[in-house]
Amino acid sequence: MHRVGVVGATGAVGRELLGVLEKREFPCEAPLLFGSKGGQTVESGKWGPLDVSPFSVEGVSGLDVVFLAASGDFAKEYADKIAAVVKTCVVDNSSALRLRDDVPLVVPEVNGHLCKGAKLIANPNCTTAIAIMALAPIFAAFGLRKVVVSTYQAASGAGAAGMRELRDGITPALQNIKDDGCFEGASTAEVFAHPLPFNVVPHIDKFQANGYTKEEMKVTWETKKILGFDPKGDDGPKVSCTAVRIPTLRAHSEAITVETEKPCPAAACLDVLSDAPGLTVKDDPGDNLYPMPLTATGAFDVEVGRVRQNIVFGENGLDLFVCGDQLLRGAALNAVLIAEKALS
Ligand code: 11C
Repeated sequence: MHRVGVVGATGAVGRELLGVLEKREFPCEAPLLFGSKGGQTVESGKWGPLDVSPFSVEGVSGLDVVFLAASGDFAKEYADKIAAVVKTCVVDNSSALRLRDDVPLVVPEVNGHLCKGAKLIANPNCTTAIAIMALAPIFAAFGLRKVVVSTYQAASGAGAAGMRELRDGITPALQNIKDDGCFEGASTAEVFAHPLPFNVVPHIDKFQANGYTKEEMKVTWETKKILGFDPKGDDGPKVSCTAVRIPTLRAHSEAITVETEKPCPAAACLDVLSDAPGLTVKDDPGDNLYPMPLTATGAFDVEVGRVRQNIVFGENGLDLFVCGDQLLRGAALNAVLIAEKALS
């Protein structure tokens, strides 16, 4: 049985990690949990209540795998130190190490071979991880020249605090709605830049000098890196993203337009996506079947559908829609799949 540790165990991703380890029957003893402070307990199904200890490098020494569900600053300070004392690998969920040349950025169904022998492995941004499940098989079959992504991102991207702010904001917002649909009285926001209930907010992470947000640039850089290109280089597909927060709880949705190298009939693309691991095709418009956050929530697979020939790019263009659970494919599930590959 392997010995694993979870750092940041009391956060939204930390808790999901325990659930995924259990559901995937990951062969491990009760995980050791670490947080910024001790004295807390986290409920787990299989292992019962688990105590949370204050983190120390000595505390994780000799474990097989350590999952980091902590901040980027924590990863910058400790990831290399932890990697030096674990037996197999550290899987980091933050963005701190993703573009480092010596750290593979992995979605196991796409580039899982990079896990073997790597001491430090980065988990991608959730928006990237969900999109790449459909983009990678299209890239392999038809090549990719251009990718344009528009996102509809759930509150869980901002962690447990984001989900709480959305839930807590709904009743006060309802009380502010007049019969004509206009709002009276102000709603408040702390986690998000603006109140999320009954709103969409085209602002996730900090604005950059080029007008994009950091979240949007992560989709550009990370997509290129996972597909095997220099994240900031000119080779490979050009990727652009508009990232938008919407009032859903934990599944991100993304409208994706691609221009391919080779002609890509929509029917052929659907065949390719049907054969791809980790994806469930939901594409029967006549039966109102397409991906939705409501159905993708809690599921391991990313849903893909609305696949159609793009009328701007013609035979070399496709439009599609994906939905994936942000806390699972975008974080905990992907991390556990990485660990499985690293240990295999
Ligand atoms: C969000 N995608 O929805 C972000 C959260 O780079 O790991 C994940 C940020 C990251 O807000």
